[in-house]
Amino acid sequence: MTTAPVLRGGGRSLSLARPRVMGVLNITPDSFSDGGQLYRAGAADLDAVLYRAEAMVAAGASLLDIGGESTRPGAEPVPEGEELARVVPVVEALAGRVDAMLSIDSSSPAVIRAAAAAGAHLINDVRALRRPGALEAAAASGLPVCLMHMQGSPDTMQAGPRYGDVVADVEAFLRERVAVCRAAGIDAGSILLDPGFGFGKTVAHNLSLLAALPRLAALGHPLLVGLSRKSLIAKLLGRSIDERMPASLALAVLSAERGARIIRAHDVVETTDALAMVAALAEAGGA
Ligand code: PT1
Repeated sequence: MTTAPVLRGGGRSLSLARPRVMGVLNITPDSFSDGGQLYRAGAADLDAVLYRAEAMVAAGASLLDIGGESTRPGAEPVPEGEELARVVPVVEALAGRVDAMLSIDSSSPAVIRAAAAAGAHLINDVRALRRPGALEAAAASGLPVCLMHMQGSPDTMQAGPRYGDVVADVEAFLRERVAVCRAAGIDAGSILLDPGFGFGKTVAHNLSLLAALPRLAALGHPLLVGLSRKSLIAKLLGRSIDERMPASLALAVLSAERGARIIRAHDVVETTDALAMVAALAEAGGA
């Protein structure tokens, strides 16, 4: 019998025996889906953030992903000082206060260091620790990391993405980043992997990767996936942002059935219920 993975970091642990929800907390003026609701006059609105965070945890989120830089297609980079000012006060306000693992969605070594010092439990980097100094900062924090695949950078990644074989290319990239992290002293058990849906991928690329999640899970690291409200739903169905929840739930269930352990989602109540059905069937021996 294989033992279920457990995510440990910053003094917290989380069993991944059943799929978990990671709620999205965007501290940006320009988030693609929730347009700056937690941000006012150049800084996080901490009352609004705490309220939203507690609501997400009450609704079933086991992790909260705190981000100060939008990485949706076309997004412009954010200066490091600005990103620090957006997210560090949020980590400080939530650490020890909400019953969830706090994930910091950043590629910046200074943000990684400051967030770890402020009480974050997980480093989620859409650039897989490739920015100079990020790998060292993550390793020194002792926190677990999520390594994501992206082709190009957010400002231009959707301009004609190309692969030889998208699944093989993403798998090779993730294997290489795992090896680099292991060599830097990060434990194998502290590494999550993410194929990076929507990051330099056409609809066909995204669907190939969704179908191939079992192959990526076989790399031996828990998979985190983010498909919630993404534009592939618009491309398939013509839905606007606020009409994408039903398809997002279907994608969450399809991902969990294919082995994803953490689902990054905006609609926490609904995603938690959907994943509870996956877990119920699995526990009954049905999957
Ligand atoms: C993700 C993710 C993330 N996504 C991880 N972190 C975003 N680990 C931010 C679109 O096509 O999937 N995994 N952090 C948000 N990024 C996008 C990308 C938002 C594409 C929207 C799209 O609409």
